[in-house]
Amino acid sequence: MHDGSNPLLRVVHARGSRTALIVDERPVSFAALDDLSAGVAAALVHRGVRKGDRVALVVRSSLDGVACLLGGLRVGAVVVPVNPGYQTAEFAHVLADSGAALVIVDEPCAALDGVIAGRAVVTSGALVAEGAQTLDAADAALHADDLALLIYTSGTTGRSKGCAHTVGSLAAGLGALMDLWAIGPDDVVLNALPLFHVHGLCVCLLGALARGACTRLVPRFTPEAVVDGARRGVTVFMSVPTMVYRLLGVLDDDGAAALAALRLVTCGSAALSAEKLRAFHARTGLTILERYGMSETLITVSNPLVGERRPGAVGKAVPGTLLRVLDDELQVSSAGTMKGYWQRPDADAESFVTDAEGRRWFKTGDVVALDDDGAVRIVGRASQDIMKVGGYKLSTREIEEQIEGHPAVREVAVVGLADAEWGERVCAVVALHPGASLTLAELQAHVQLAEVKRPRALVLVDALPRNALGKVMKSALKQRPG
Ligand code: MLC
Ligand code: AMP
Repeated sequence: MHDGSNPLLRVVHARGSRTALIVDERPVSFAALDDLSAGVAAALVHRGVRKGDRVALVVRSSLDGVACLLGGLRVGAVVVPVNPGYQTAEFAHVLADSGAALVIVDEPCAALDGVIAGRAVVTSGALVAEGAQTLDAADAALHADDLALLIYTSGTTGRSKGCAHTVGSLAAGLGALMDLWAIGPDDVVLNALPLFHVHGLCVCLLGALARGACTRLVPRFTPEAVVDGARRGVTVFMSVPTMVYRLLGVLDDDGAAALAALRLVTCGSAALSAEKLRAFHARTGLTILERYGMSETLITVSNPLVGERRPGAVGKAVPGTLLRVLDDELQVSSAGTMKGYWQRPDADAESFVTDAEGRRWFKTGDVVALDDDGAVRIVGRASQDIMKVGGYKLSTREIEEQIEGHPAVREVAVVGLADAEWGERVCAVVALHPGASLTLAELQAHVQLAEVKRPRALVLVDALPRNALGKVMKSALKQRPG
């Protein structure tokens, strides 16, 4: 691959004086980011990290966190972003599965204490400080096929799987999308998304950096931060539906006028209500551009930058992506698709099919309908064992396994109930042992998982409805959980 460096970092390496990042109102130039990440790269090498080693990155949005991400990519480490809000069991799985030898954290974290045995832990700040002492060139020679990121995503089983993205899959997938949306050096992109999933980390951060756009990094989404960003020159806001709904809930006329100055608001990771899209347009004059993607494939379907953005539809294939629909399920074939699931040939065999021409297709599990002109509408998911809350993908199985461990519980099914703000809400339908009792508060205290996975509703039943084969009928429960 050309000069052997990561193509996504070429603009950073060009060391321009323009602003690459704004964090806490502090501008950081591309040259400064290049220095910071070169320092981290040198510090990583000094700590024994070699190309192909997995490095877990457990950080919230911060300059040090971004420097560590880029430093890791520079040395050819396989960066494993992890939600800092995870609890011990979730950390244990990702660290063991990825085999990460080094864990980078913002600050010491109690939930990690029990699972870091045998692993080195360093704070992002310490790594940046170590790097400032060295600055030797430490970049690895990279090839398109080299792994760059392992992004863990929930599946129908309780255990999440690592989507292994390569230097090439990221460059191809993000490049096509940034071209489609015309992201360039004149843009200031507001990033209020978490930096441990594809949306915030890849699309919004790496995509914008690669195009020389400036990123305004917001540590935590609030409607006020978005309006404030718009007043301070933001041109593009990438959102999940819950953010749009919250914005709409509090937007006054001044705020709406500020947002009207944006050139582009995109939305994805979960279905955006067509009614709210229209409401947002009525308030701001902006038609949100909805797009669709997955951790496995990056963003494959998008409404257009120029032309009709159709409410309720996610648009057409991003250039370079092929789409087909088999048995109502969307399949995609694209250079932006991951190499495979990390050390899971069984999951690869289930998820990929190769056609007669040798083309590899990824089975998304999303049920779709096509408009007459081919625009895609996401109708639902093939499996009831996956849900989306605020754009986070959850495995109902993972939550059920925890609830099954409660002594009062005889059987449980977790279902996603429709929720106007979050898209879906975690609901536990539980049959208790004779004479036992359970409250929602007790159940919430028992579930030791990230906050977003804790049940928000508890429905007690005598027995779960099952079909003739003994399988719990989750669709029936979703209609009427009681
Ligand atoms: C969670 N909470 C709920 C709830 N679910 N409260 C009420 N009802 C529910 N159903 C509460 C928790 O109790 C907790 O409260 C808080 O929400 C924790 O969640 P959070 O997500 O941190 O909340 P918040 O700070 O309010 O942020 C909302 C949000 C955030 C929408 C900004 O959820 C977010 O950033 N979502 C984006 C996820 C994402 O990036 N997905 C992309 C995946 S990639 P407390 O007490 O902690 O406040 C992908 C591919 C693609 O999907 O196509 O992009
Ligand atoms: P994740 O594994 O977190 O990357 O989530 C990917 C899933 O999010 C997809 O398989 C879809 O189910 C869902 N998704 C992403 N974008 C959209 C969208 N615009 N509309 C509906 N669902 C979406």
